[in-house]
Amino acid sequence: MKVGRRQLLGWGLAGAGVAGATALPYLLRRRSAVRIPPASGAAEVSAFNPMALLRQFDYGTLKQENGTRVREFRIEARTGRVQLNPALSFISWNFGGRIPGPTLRAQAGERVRVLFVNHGGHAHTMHFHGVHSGAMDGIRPVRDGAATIYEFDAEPFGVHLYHCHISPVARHISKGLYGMFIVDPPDGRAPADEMVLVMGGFDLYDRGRNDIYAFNGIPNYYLQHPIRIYQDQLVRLYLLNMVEWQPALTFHLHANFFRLLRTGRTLEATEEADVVTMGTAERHILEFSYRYPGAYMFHPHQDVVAENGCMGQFLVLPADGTAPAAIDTGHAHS
Ligand SMILES: [Cu+2]
Repeated sequence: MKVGRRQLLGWGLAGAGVAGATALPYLLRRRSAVRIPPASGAAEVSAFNPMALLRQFDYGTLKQENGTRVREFRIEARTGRVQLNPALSFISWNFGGRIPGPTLRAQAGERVRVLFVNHGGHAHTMHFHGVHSGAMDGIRPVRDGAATIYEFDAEPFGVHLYHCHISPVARHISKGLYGMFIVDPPDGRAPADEMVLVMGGFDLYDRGRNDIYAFNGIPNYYLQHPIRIYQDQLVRLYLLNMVEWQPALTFHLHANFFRLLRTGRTLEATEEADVVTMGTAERHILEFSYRYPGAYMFHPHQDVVAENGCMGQFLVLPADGTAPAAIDTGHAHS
């Protein structure tokens, strides 16, 4: 679909896409019981802060159109320098100035409308996983400076993704053009400390292989700035593997077992594990809580991948609120 200038001015540029601005009432109600520690003073090492985007959901702008709930999002493709670590700067192609792109979130039964504006300097697209018509499949190039609208029903409920589908797709993805798309079930899920982790790889020298990896864009970020959670608090982790050039990775959680909801397509867990194998673009919900305070690593069990940036840790704070001073986080700076 071609988008006229008037149409863009009409609604797309009116400020859609503010994270959490129109959270579903049922989510607000249920989250009031969830305990989330204040974020640690994580230093900015890049254009975006992985600690902030960890728990950030973009609910877009909700509208009623002829009795249908329509959720409008505005996503811009850009080019931007990302400081992967103090020594390594990378020219990314990204959605919304961050890697991964915004975590788009809708409820089953709603209509989703995405205004995609390409200022990325190359032709890009947004290809969504989920059920929709061929016309909305996001494989037709949107040239630099142009825009388009993708519109489809939010179905089925579960954890999905979007990514650029311009060939060579592996290159466009590894430059940073991917993000998560969550469709909540009609009645939502139990209250939890919800967070998003996306595993990605960077091909620094255009050799068709990954040189460095990361959870949520910045290598080793959550190793150096552990994710604080509370003891006994249910954590719901939305997890996506976007690593190209490797057929599969695993995800391993230390000193615990998680309940697995494959592709988020069930309301209850179907199995328990401490390692799950994920092909590229595969995603799941993992639910768990930690019984004991302490620092616990998470990483792919392809240890070369883990040791090259795809490594993080949870810092589990005592439920009674006592200070975690005695907890040794090993690698942590904070
Ligand atoms: Cu692209």
